This record gives sequence, C-alpha cells and structure tokens, in this order.
Amino acid sequence: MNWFDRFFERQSRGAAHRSSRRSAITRVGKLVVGSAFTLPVLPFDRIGLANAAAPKHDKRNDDTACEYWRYCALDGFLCTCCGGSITACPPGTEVSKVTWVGTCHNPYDGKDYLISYNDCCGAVTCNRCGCNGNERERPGYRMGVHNDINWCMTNSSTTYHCTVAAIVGVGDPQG
Ligand code: ABN
Repeated sequence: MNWFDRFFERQSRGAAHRSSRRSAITRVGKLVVGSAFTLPVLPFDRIGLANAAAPKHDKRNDDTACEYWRYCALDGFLCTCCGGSITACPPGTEVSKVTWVGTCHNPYDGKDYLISYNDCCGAVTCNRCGCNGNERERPGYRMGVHNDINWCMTNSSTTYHCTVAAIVGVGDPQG
C-alpha cells in the first residue's frame, strides 16, 4: 500500500470509529454522568417548593396570637406573651376573683366552649400582645356581658397585668 492508500484508510477508519454505535453510546454516557455532577450545583430556586410543601401558620391554633380561637371575646393583654400561660398568671400576679365569660367556637373539633377570661392582677400592665376580641359582647351598661372592664376590681391589688383564657364548659351540640 502506498502512502496515499494508507492515508485514506486511516481517515476512513477514524470516521467509522467516530460514527460507530459504541462511540455514540459513549458520548451519551459522558453527557449523562456530566449532568449528574453539574446540575445539582446550579442555583435552583427551591423557595417556592418549600412554601408549597409547608402548611401555612394557622394563628387560630397559636395561643400567642389574637386570632387564637379561645380569644374570641378577650379584651386585654395575653398572659402567654407576659410570662404566664393560657391558664396560669405570670409569677408575681394573682388571678382575678371575678371574671368575664364568653363562648368561642373551636374550629378543630367543631364545638362551642365557655371561656373564662380572668385578669391577672398585682403587677404593672404587661402591654404585650394587646387583643380586642368582642364576639357576643354587649354594651357596657350590662356589666356581665361586657369585656372592657378591669376584673382586678375585687382583688387586694387592683392593678391589671394580663388576661388568661380557661375553658370552663363545653356547649351541647344538640342544644
Ligand atoms: N379585662 C381586661 C381589661 C383590664 C383593664 C381595662 C380594660 C380591660
């Protein structure tokens, strides 16, 4: 074979090698493996996905939010924001002897509950998480159905601090 034949034979073999099925598969394989390493580090925006997966914060179930279901008729500062809990006055204060009661609907079990809104007395006003729920409230000339009152009035210290919300009864679904 002369140099001319050898040259064309080499060129033909090279072309055949580059266009063979095996080399095509090799190229696809390199592409797939390369993508696996490079794609995950690309700056994807995953914030939208995370928000879609996480349930929205439901304030009706957060006892430090005015929207909490038990606070439907609470007028005052939440003891849950003032060092107490939903039923316990903060240390250094005492629960009021008289109280305002309201009826609130619990969206989680579909029942109505009688809630006692006791003020906590004996320390300066807390001033955190002020709420003004007025469901079924009546004008002030009927004291028993009015919530804008300092219920510390009969305690030894009449200084108002915050308000708790204890369940004291459950409504009769038949009634
Ligand atoms: N029951 C809460 C409150 C205290 C003082 C004044 C108004 C309301």
